[in-house]
Amino acid sequence: LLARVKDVCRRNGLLILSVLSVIIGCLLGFFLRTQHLSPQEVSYFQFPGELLMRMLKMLILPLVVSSLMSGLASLDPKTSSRLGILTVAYYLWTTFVAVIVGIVMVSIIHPGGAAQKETTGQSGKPIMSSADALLDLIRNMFPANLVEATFKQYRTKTTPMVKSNKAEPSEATPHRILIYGVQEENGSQVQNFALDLTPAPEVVYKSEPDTSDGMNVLGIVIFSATMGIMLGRMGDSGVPLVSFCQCLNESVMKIVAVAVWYFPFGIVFLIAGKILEMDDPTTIGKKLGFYAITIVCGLIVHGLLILPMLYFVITKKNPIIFIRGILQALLIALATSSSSATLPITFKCLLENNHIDRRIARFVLPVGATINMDGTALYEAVAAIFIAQVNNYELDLGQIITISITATAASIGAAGIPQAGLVTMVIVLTSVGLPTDDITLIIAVDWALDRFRTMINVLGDALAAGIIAHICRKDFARDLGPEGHKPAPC
Ligand code: DAS
Repeated sequence: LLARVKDVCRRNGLLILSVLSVIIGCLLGFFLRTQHLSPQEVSYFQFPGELLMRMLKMLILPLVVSSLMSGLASLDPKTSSRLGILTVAYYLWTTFVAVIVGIVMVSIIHPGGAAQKETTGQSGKPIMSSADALLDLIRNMFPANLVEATFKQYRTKTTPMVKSNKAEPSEATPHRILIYGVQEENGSQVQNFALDLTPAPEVVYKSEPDTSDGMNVLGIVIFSATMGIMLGRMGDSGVPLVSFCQCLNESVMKIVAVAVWYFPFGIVFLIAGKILEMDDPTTIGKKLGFYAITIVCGLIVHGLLILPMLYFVITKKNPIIFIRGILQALLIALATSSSSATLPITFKCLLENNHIDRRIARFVLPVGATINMDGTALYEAVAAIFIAQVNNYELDLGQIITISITATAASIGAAGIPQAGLVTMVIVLTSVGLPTDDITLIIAVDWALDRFRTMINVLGDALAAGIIAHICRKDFARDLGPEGHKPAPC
């Protein structure tokens, strides 16, 4: 029995540690809330969790660029175009299904009734029009400058700041920045707010916004995928760069294999630190309890019923075994609420536990982490209809269809970073004339629900890789080496 326990711990040690760290993080967070720590003590306490986030974000750029370029370059043009079309079509379809699930759930549970607003429909000045936001989405696909795209302030993180009364919401400008955070006047928190401001001298930050949140991965994915396809067509003259990318990819995965042992420690502080920051759970429960239940039910139906069933129907394999293989990635998604930051672990789980062909994973995962966000699409559709219900605003069939389309598009544009779905939700709200200021109604629970929708985003990407690998197995069979994977040349 001891030998068996030792074997289970050896094989699942990291996973067991990660599960324990989530539980310990929650318990520690709620305990420390009773200790009323000072903001300074909270920031010191959150430091190990911040290190975890930075370690993961540090790997995003080399991983996305190297995996897409080496993955696509190793495919012949016919296979890469077939793989690309199949992947994007699958992603669009499952995202749209997720939106429909969300619309059905929010119509059945009707959470808006519990949070009816006294004053109906404050039609606040739209933070950005849906046309502008959609143009932003397309604009982000073509970064004018890759270095700037990597570090451009796609959005600032929620940073305590003093809003100067002079700063007015700016007109539609290409490089707009959506800022939301805590407004403080006379030293006390007045309210959460969401504002669209281009950086104006009057806006004074209390602490430098973390621009690493702003990585425009969509632009980098488009560039890397295009480069990979072109490299594949260059034949021998492209081999040096392809080999470089394959070695870079391998080395990044080796860094991940070492860094993962820090993750359980970082997860404890990441989760506890977030719990320390959250608003009072009892006030949240009254207004947003049914809203949170609607979101969680929708995510469960889509992520744990529909997608696994789709996987089983197509591959005839047991989805539970597949999901078991990516549990570590799902836990990191829960802890970090960033599918891009989880990408290195998603790769590790799919290659080592689920034995997905690395050439499929190298394409499907980075693209999926950027444009395939079933959880986010479902969330944005539910949130928009919830806000309509709160404002006693009857949506007609045309508006419901508009919401389903714009929620799908907005999820494509959402970056794989914390609370990105909150930012692109503006597209959905303005498309049906809902007050975008009402985003502040759900900010209080967004940090928690973001973790669950990020888990479903990561789950959707991983199951997609399994399904697409099964569909394309014949295309790849001729190239597989004896060990089942074509070895990288380096
Ligand atoms: N946190 C985002 C992600 O990483 C999802 C979202 O904000 O909706 O997938």
